Amino acid sequence: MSKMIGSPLPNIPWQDKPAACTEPIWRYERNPVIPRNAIPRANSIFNSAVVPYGDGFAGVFRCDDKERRQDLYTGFSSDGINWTLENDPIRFTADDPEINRHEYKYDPRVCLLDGKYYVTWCNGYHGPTIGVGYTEDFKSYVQLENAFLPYNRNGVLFPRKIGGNYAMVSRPSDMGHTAFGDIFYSESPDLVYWGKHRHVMAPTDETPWQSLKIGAGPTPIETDEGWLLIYHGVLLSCNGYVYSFGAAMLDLAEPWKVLYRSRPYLMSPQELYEIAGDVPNVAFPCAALTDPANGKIAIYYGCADTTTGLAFTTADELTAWLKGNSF
Ligand code: BMA
Repeated sequence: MSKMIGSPLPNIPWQDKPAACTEPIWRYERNPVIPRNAIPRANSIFNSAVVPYGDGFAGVFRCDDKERRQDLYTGFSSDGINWTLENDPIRFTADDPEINRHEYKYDPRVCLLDGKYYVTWCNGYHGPTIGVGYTEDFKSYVQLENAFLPYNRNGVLFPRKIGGNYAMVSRPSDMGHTAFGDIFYSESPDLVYWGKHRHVMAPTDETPWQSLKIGAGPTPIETDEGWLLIYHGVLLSCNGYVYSFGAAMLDLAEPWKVLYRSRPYLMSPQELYEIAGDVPNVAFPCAALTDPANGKIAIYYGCADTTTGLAFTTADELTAWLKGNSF
């Protein structure tokens, strides 16, 4: 069984697997944890990124407001379940005003790396690309250079350097609601200049839930056997896109090498709050809390582009399932 690497998290939000559940993942019974109207200006709060912070948790949340502008907001929680969000969006500072110009920001990820909380997101800069910034206190935020040229989405940093460089997976795309997309890996010596691009995985018709496009979800989880990557996959049905998620195990030293990749989805939109909302049929993971001491994993995922839900698994269950259901 794989052992997760990292600090223990005894206060991880958690619910034991229901006796009747035969799946490797189970939903929090009081989902969604963050309602669409948790702050006054919100139309919807979903695709959200949370990390342990202080005695509790902090996060960066995607909120579309009632003008339907997409932006990032800070939130805090003592238990990972009850969240208090700031009423106003995060405003990053930057050395170069060109970098700081704001079009839209969405789908954040947060990654603790070298003592700073790095935020990556889909950043509007003449089309979507990968915005990068950091905070040390979830009060002031600094924005760095965009990682890539447009068009790109789903940029997710690894939580430590690989081969001496910062490492990120991303999904090159196009201007619109991209109907294609592979996951690529890139490295950078300084978080400014990115290169050493490597292909990781493509969508595949063999398993239609991930046949249209795929994208990395939470910060990869380090285990003694490889990086556990939870990722979303999209099916084009006769009724539109369906966003499910699965898992892969990537090589520790060369993460573009895929050791295992799930054939079935791990979770697909099935509950009412996942199949009905502003964009129906979306389960979109953006964060995972882990407690390596007890093997627990808590996954935060966007539900129907409207609310945020929580689902649980363990490193043992997930890796056994992955190995038994891999290409
Ligand atoms: C993607 C992104 C996500 C969203 C998903 C489903 O392209 O915009 O934020 O959850 O589509 O609408």
